[in-house]
Amino acid sequence: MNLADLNKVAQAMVAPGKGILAADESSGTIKKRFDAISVESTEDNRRDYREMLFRSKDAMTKYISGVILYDETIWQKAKDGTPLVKLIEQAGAIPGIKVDEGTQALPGCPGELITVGLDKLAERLKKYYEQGARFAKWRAVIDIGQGIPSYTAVRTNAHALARYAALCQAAQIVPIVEPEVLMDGDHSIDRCYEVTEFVLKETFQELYYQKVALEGMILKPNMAISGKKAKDRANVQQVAEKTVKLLKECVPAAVPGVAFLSGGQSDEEATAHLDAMNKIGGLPWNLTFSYGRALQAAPQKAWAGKVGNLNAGQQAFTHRAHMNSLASKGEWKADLEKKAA
Ligand code: 5MM
Repeated sequence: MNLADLNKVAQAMVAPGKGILAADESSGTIKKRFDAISVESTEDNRRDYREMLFRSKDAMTKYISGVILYDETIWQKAKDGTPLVKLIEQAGAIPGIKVDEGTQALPGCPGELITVGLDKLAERLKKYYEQGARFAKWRAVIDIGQGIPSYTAVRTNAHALARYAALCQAAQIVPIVEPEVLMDGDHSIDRCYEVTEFVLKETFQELYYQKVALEGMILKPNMAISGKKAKDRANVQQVAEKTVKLLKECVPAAVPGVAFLSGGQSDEEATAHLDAMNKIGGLPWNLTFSYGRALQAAPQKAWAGKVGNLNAGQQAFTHRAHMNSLASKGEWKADLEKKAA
């Protein structure tokens, strides 16, 4: 492992004013997204949609540091035969790859999940590196509910995340470590804080046990936020203050950056929260975005599967990428959304 090179890539992924596009929807998830805009989820449609995003010149060159791809996409070519990975590189962004293989029921823990995909991961990473991937992603899913999460679910997922991260670094690939505490449910922001604190502390303990170099990884956490169905949901300032406090309690300063997931927040909420955190400032890590839905909901709606809407789709994507870029520097204002509408 060459840690200096891993650190260089990690720093570039969270470079000031830039963030990550999570375009790694698995086949089931992209089908759900396409169903919502009445587009059939064929290989060509998935390619055309993602090609539209990667050819959004302003967004990709100014605001996006890297793109997380799904296995199908990393091998795909654009309509003119250019590999999609090349389009990303030509824009000056870094290609990355989702390497987990989804979740399965965790034995002995009703309602809880374990992320799988460690078998043969070392071999797969080698091939992804040859194909151009310089970072990877693995997502653990932790649900909050009656009596959950269990200690077993938190520990086994932390162990798998650390095992993945160690294998990535051995393959000269920067691991994005994503332990997602879901915002489904009616729990309070304090309950989310408590669970996320437990999850992050266990995750960093496992990263230490498995000798993962913190300088060569990126953390992709959820924010401390009320459940979607909670009454009296916490406001923007409360989310920002509690998330910053949570990170300070749990994330070592050696980690180069924190790139949040959006987790089902609205586009503008996700931007406002990131902005408010960066306005607090004085943090040891760069705080940016690694959004899927909060970057893609608008372009998906604008595109709707029609060639004639390519420009509109690219404009919608560029706008969200721009707003989040400003938020990653604490320079976003709600007015900027209205002006664009
Ligand atoms: C883009 O969605 C990713 C893949 O999800 P599936 O494996 O379930 O298809 C997802 O891991 C995503 O990268 C993160 O959850 C962040 O996306 P959001 O939409 O939460 O910002």
